[in-house]
Amino acid sequence: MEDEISSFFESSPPLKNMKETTENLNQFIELNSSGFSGGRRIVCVTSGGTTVPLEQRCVRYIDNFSSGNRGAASTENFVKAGYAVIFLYRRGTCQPYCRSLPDDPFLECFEFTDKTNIQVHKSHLEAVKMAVMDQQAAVAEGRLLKLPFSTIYEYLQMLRLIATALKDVGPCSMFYLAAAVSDFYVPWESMTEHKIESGSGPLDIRLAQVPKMLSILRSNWAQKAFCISFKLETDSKILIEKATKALRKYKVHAVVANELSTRKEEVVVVSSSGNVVVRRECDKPESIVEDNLIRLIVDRHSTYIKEYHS
Ligand code: PAZ
Repeated sequence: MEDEISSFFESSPPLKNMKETTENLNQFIELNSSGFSGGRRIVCVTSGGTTVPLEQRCVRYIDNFSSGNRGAASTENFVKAGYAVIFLYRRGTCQPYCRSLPDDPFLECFEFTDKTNIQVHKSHLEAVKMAVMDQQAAVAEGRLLKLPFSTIYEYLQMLRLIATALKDVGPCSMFYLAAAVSDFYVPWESMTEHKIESGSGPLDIRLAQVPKMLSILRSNWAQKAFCISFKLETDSKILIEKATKALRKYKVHAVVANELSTRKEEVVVVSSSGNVVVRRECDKPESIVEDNLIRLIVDRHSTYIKEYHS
């Protein structure tokens, strides 16, 4: 397994802005773990789906479903709970504090009063005000660092970078892995450079299995961090069994199990202390499942930190 992981990274195209990302990351961690900020807990929230390019100069790719809603809503709740959040997200997916804005905020929220002045439409004023204020406050207080990815190569290299940078934060760090990560990919060296030509019949592509990075995250990159992974299934009959297997196999602290069609209504937190169903409060229209989920995860993290130090 370790050989597979090393060869995955060795053959990956290098990250474009590695130096700048590393600097921003180290600054963010230093600020939040120092006495100056009171030593905040730091969580890395991953969000959105990874792509698998089919060509090195990529025109076509395979995608993994995720709107990024879970990651964005969870990030807001972690910030509210006092955490600093490294938001590792797929470009173009849902962003923290933007969930109540329309899909195309620029075109739908704004209007011209005359040819030179633009203003927020009355109907969206409150939502835009809240989004701007909350996002600016989180960034200004140094509680939110956003790092984008698109491909499986970028995602895994950035996850490793973050885990390495968080090593010294130990049990006060957390990984909350809500991103939908590709299980199969085309190895870079066996990928064609230019756009695959059409017109010569069906296309045969052989996909290799993406090495299971969760094991190495737990056993090597971030041994002391609290680690929550997610399991998505479309068949509810196998969901809990699969989540329980993942809990044992990867030795994470909990697996959040969710079914595609009901993921916004309920999730099941599977852990060694039993399974807990977490629901949205149906009688409150504003309520989202992440309000109760993050409360539970934060509680579990507090217990983990206490037990770690005793
Ligand atoms: O991003 P979203 O809100 O549309 O969906 C969230 C989710 C279903 C992608 C997430 O809760 C999840 O289960 N992520 C892990 C997916 C997987 O098993 O690979």
